Amino acid sequence: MRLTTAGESHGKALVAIIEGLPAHLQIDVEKINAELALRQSGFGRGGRQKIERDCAELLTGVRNGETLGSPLTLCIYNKDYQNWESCMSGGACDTAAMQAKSVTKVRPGHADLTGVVKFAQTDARNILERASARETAIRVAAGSIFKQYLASLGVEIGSYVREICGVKDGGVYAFTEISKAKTTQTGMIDEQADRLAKEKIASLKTAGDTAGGVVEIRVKGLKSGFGSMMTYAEKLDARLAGALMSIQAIKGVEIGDGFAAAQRSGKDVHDEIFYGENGVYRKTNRAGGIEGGMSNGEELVLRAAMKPIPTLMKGLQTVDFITKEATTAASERSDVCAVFALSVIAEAVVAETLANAVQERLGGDTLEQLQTRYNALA
Ligand code: EPS
Repeated sequence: MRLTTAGESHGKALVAIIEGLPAHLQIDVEKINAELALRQSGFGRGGRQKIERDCAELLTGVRNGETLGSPLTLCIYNKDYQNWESCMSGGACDTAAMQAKSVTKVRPGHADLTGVVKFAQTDARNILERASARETAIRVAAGSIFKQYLASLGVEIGSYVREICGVKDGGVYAFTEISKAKTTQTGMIDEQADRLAKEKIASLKTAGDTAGGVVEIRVKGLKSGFGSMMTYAEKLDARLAGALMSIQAIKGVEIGDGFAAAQRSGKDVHDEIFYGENGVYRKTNRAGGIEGGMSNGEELVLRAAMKPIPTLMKGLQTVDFITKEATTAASERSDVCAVFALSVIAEAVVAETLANAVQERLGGDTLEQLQTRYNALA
């Protein structure tokens, strides 16, 4: 399967095309919209989320609520476009409006500077509009379809926030407990951590500063053998890490115990194997459900680290790339913290990667063929 997204942050719409879905998958648009609403929420989001009410429209590939097997197109219209049409239209724009919205005081940590040099632009808006995390809205919509595909096989995905700007939720949670994270505004489960994280975000907002953090994504019900050690391109851990790193602002990914495993010796890291009445099993899951680039039947445990948002209301030192004068970075309306949103986005890209790995291995023109092949696996 293949997912392509398109769209600028303040352009008319965001669009996604998914190729290769099997026929007869029931698509629940309410589920897509519920994920979109979650992505828009969270403590520390900015003014843009008061304007948008993200809603997905299915343009192609579905009839009477069911996939046809043809390319499926999703669309989310940007409500804010009506305020930006004069300078974001694909046709002729208003010169004064374009100048008023032009960005030359490039933001450290953003795509602005490298982008204007690479694409020979005189306005960083031509870069930031696509670099913007607004694009994640359509990836979440597409991810919801991949989640529905996986759910039809009994595979579920959840996540929670473990850290926001140094405030940690150090709890150890069973899969059934992590859905609570979507009812707190930080995405943390522990009540004290949730409160401290809110205080931290509020104080950063007052200081004109921003926060990053860490989310943990868990996958339950994926059978063993997805991904392969035969070629590096097929390794499931490499593909998941690549997918998570492709989310705006992600700077680190861990699988299982990740970096902590490197600090311990082998006897305290590897998951010993036992045999019981239900066959082989492990008592621990430090590998995070992946060995040799293949799912091993245990829960997948993945973590992604997000850097603080690079648009600070109290702009950092920079240079105006046109005048070359020292100045402070542009400070557009933005979020203080979007780590809660990251948890929703990360689930979506993990779903996309896993659905692809499943479809590649098992194929199937129809959902029924796919389900039969999946159920036949040990
Ligand atoms: C973003 C800047 C802000 C964020 C945006 C990402 O947008 P605006 O400039 O319109 O206030 O709100 O995120 C979203 C719009 C979203 O839906 O997540 C950026 O520069 O990356």
